[in-house]
Amino acid sequence: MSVEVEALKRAAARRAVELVTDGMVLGLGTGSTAAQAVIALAERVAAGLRVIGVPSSRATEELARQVGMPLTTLVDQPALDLTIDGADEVDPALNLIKGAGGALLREKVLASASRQFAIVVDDSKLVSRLGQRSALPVEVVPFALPVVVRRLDELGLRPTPRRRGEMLALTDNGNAIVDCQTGPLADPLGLATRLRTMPGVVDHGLFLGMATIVVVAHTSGAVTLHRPADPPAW
Ligand code: A5P
Repeated sequence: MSVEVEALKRAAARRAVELVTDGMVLGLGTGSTAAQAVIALAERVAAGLRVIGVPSSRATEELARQVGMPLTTLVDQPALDLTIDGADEVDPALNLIKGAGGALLREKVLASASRQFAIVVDDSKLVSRLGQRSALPVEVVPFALPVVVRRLDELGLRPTPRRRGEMLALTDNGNAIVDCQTGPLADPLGLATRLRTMPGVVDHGLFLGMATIVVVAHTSGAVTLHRPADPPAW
């Protein structure tokens, strides 16, 4: 990753962390941009902010422990104030593709449990239509993998089970991920419904109507905030 993209991710993450106020229960996303938010949060905690967070992956949990971000679980805190997370694509309706890091299921659970869901991205993630630049990940129970791959193929989604070396890459939930090359999607909601009703599919990386705020760091140096009520024009 270039130094410039890294700086943009940091800028977006730091701006989102300014939304955090004392006493909040947070969801902590996964990925390189969400990691910058965890680091920025830990700095504010060191300076006296009292917050606690539920991590969306083992990787985020480990990072949070390293930097001193206080953690909790959904058992103790099933209702969250704000989740901060990255995304692979954001469209002008603030719909998302997520899951390149394989944490989509826990990320979606945290987002659904949160009053606010803030997405932090650099401007390379902005697309006019979802599916334009990223694969769409689908989390699948391993037993069902051959059946689901066949069905995804029949739908023209060009599915590829994700691998780590020779082995299937498994999520923190012990499931497989199938990356689909959808191309630009005319009807993301229709596809989301088809995927959700396919036996063996646990979840997918389409996050539709979930983001309440999107923070974008631009190569121009500007950082812009976008809300669904005031849709952006990219
Ligand atoms: C993790 O499963 C993903 O949803 C990430 O949030 C997404 O892939 C963005 O990651 P980066 O910030 O590393 O690009």
